[in-house]
Amino acid sequence: MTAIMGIVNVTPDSFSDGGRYADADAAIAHGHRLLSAGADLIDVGGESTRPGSERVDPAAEQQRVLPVVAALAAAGATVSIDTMNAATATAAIAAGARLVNDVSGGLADDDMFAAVAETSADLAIGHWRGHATDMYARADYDDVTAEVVAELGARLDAAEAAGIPRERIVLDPGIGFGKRGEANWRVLSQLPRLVALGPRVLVGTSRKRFLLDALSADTDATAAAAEIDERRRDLATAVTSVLAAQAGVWAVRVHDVTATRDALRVARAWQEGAAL
Ligand code: PMM
Repeated sequence: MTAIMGIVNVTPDSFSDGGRYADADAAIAHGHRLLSAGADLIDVGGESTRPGSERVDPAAEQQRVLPVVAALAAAGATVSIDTMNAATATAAIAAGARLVNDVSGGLADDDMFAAVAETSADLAIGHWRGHATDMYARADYDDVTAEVVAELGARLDAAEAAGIPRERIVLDPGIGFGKRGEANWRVLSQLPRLVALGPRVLVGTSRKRFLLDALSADTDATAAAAEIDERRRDLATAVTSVLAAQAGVWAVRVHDVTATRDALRVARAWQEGAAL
């Protein structure tokens, strides 16, 4: 069955604006809630990658994420570290992370592949064309799926050349990263082309802005953004999770683990002709 990666963003805008320990405690408690809801792994991140976000200093990033990674790993969870910084990846692996989730696919930090190669951790490589401050500057495509597959294939080759075996590599089409609304739907509709490359595939659609295209087809787009609440975005995410599972992905990265777990179970019962 498709794995569920639950999201724990330890960023000031995601959790209470209290002190560092309050943030860590809230994040750890959230991670435990996601595990109880059925998450197979927990993705801990300390740098927001939303369009327009500024970079976070690696030392500040590590202060945010390391206590959370350590606590969840010590409790037996499979922890993933969402970072573009090699130093943060190394420190998080030492704290117990088993997967490095680099949305930049090693492009933001030249040391990333070598840092992961030295360890036994897995590496998720995202399709990426630039930082959040200017991610739409290079968002023009002739054939977005072909370009995503080719560019990820090149990063896969580079990661293997740096000493990370293919079995430890996961590919992610980078939904919302340097792709405007429609381009995301096109890539998703052609996911089997990415799955066909061979390595495991991870997809993150959760609560992303492009979902509004589908949810607001008959409403003014800017008005819709305010109207379409989290509950509706989570339902849309659960549907995309089922469709991604049917396209053969290894895992989906989501905020609302319960909704996606329920949707995957219902889809499986339909496919098997029995509620297993
Ligand atoms: N999206 C975000 C952050 N990290 N990691 C992977 N592998 N794939 C994604 O699509 C992805 C990611 C941005 O979403 P958030 O701000 O809601 O966490």
